[in-house]
Amino acid sequence: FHNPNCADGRHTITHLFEWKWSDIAQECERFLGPYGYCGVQVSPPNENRVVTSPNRPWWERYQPVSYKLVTRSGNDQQFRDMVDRCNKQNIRIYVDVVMNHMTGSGGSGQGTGGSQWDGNSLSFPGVPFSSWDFNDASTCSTSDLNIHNYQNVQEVRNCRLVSLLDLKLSKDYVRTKVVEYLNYLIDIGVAGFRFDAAKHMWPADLYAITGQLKSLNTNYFPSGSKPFIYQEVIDMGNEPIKMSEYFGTGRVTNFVYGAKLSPVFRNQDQAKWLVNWGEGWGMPFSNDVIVFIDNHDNQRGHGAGGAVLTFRDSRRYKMATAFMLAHPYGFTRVMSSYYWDVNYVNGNDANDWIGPPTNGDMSIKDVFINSDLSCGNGWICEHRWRQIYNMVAFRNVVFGTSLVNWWDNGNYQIAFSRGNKGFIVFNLESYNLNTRLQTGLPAGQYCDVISGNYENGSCTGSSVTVNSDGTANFFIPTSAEDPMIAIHIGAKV
Ligand code: QV4
Ligand code: CA
Repeated sequence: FHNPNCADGRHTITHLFEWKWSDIAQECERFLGPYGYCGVQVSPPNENRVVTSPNRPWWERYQPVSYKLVTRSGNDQQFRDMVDRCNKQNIRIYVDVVMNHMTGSGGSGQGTGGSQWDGNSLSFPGVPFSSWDFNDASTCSTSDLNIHNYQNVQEVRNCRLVSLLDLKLSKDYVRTKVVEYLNYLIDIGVAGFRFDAAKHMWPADLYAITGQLKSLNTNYFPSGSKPFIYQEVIDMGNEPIKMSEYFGTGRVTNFVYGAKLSPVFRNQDQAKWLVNWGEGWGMPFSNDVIVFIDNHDNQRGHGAGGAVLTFRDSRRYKMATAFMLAHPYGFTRVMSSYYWDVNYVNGNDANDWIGPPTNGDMSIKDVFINSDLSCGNGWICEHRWRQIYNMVAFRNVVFGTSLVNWWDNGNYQIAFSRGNKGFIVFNLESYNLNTRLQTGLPAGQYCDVISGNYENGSCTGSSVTVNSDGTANFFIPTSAEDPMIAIHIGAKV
């Protein structure tokens, strides 16, 4: 479950948060395939609660009503079309699976696919699940059945996360329904899963469930391939539940990564300490994690909370993302957001619920593509920013090499090579960088893929000359649009 099942030479996924399936299919063909991405994390595809107060928040999709594939992103047929078209471009689809719970308690109605649900009697006929299928006072000991104390493991896993009705995954019937859903997705051709709220599920239950998963669809994958699984466990080191409990069933989301890297690129923690970034900072083994700067929760103060860099601080965000993509640690995910107006009230964003860009009928807006490759219609599309997509390609070129030729100025200027294939240098100082550095690269002229693109053998940005001894002169003024330079052997001019 640890292998992402990427097509050869591809090593990064992007989370196209709240995109429609039809737009993702087009994006695979027009951008993700050609630009070297491995795959896409998609929003939960299963039927969810329709929340109207507030009006259609993004988080309604984390309140399942059934496992039918009908949401604002599209229906079953559109989902299948996306998976097929993306796989044909060598782009994999990873599904966000919400199996810890169904809707919040209380309320009733019809889901996005028309199924009835009742959060008072715990009835979800679209699956079907009934009150027998949920944890209750016999398994959860808090008086309101909600989680209050994250130091109590039993409570975190058997009680309700923010009142979300907690499925009894210890029951064979419940497991069977979840396994049917996952195998249904596997047969369509998905490459793997994000397990939402994994901290709130027992590792033994996940072990039993993953043990019943089919191999991937052989129309797209070698026979016997297992789905890639990455589990959402927010482990900042201060709770009894640890990431390591989940390595038996796949990788884990490493939230420490963005939380500790962001302050460095905000000049709040010297960059020189990144010399032993990764396991050296007490993080798990590289092969047990997926890494990212921000995610859909913490970019709006949910989950592990704020303090991570996001698209709103774009210059620093690009540098942190470039560092992530240049560094060998972890399997990398690039966030791709939509815009919303923040409105801070007492330190919290009162608009943290706002859903994706919509039309008048609340259907999700198409992603519009501008001639300069950027997105319109309210979609941010960080994955289409030059400094980011060129580093996705950098990672593909240098993959498998080790980090060598580390250099720092003792403070906020750093540089390193990836074997003899790539080199990157950052200037986070308030003074210019003007230094001769060992790049480890063969002599020649290289395109700086941060300031420009490598197109048909020439460079639209600045170039770097590597001497026969592997050294090169670097000049990075503090005023540079992006105070960093990256070169690799795939972009030699
Ligand atoms: C509220 C109160 C409750 C109250 C209830 C009464 O908070 O105390 O009992 O009303 O009805 C939404 C609302 C939330 C509401 C809840 C139930 O925001 O206020 O409860 O619905 O109606 C997302 C959002 C949540 C949202 C949820 C379901 O972040 O705000 O809750 O979707 O719509 C921990 C977990 C981690 C989790 C993280 C957010 O360990 O697993 O919190 N992260 C994942 C997802 C995240 C998602 C969920 C889990 C739940 O990444 O996006 O929560 O599926 O750290
Ligand atoms: Ca649970």
